[in-house]
Amino acid sequence: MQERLKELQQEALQAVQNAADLKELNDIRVSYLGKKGPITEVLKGMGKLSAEERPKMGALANEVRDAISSSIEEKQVTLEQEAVQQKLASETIDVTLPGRPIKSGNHHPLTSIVEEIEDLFIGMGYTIAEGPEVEQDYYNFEALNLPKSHPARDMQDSFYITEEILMRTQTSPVQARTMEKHHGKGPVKIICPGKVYRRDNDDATHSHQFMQIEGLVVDENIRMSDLKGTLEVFAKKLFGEDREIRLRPSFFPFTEPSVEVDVSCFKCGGSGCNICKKTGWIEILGAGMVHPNVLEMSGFDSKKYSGFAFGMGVERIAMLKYGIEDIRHFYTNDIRFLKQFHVSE
Ligand code: 2NL
Repeated sequence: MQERLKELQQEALQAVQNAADLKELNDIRVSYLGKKGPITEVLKGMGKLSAEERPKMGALANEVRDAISSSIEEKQVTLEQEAVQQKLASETIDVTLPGRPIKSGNHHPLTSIVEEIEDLFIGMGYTIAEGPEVEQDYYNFEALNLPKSHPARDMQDSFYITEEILMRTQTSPVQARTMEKHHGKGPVKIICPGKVYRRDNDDATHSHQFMQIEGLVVDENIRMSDLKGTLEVFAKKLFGEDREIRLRPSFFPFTEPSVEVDVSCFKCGGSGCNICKKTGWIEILGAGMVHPNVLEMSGFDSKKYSGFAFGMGVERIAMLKYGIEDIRHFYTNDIRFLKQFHVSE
């Protein structure tokens, strides 16, 4: 019996040594140490032994079992490590391989222009004010010195929702609301960017919806020269340091006096070309001194306070600056158009 156990140990250890993988090792475990294995079989014959020999044989059987068991455990660790190494070797990746480039989008040209203009005025101490696109007739017209009878209030020109509510036709109602909130106390110094709506037939230069930026300053002793200086800084920052501006008399119901503002042509420098239609000047915005009626209606004492305001169409500015010939390009989202405004940082 002793011989047989030793033999079994030899045999099992050899088999463990030769096991090629974890499955084979497990089969060896089951066949040698399992309930139906040869060791159990040998131990069944213990009954025939003398009382003296029995414990010795029992101890030897346990020794053999432990030896096989620990060799299996050892082998298992080795095989597991080998498996990990193999997996690592077969799954190595080349971390030096260049990645596929991620395509990044870019700001819409109108967004870029609005942000550029906002930054420029923030630099001069203005804050940004925003308000509703669906507006009351009062703020859109009445508070801006356009009484009910005014021709600009023709139903044909605006998108009315009810008698008293319409899509705003300009961003001025934001300014009227802001002035009201100041309760007659200056200064007010704001820029109002946003979408506005007019009943127009869309073509190369008209759109029923477009972006406007208006500015408003109300304080004591605000003069026309403040307006001119401000717009000169604006024109130079946006169109180039060599630009000059020129004011021509005009009319708006909400300003008095009112002016149209031209910038010297950034293409020909004033000598005359197709962009400035041979005049040397390009119209960029409308402006003026805030009408006393507008100040009073929004709660300001027009004897103590004065102000200037200006308004511009953002599409027009962008079309001039980038040489875009059709306003509809801004809204049709043709990727070939949009990606031309990509600036890599
Ligand atoms: C243009 C001209 C303008 C204003 C807008 C304004 C606002 C208030 C009071 C007085 Cl609350 N004026 N805004 C003034 C002059 C011209 O816009 O051609 N816009 C596209």
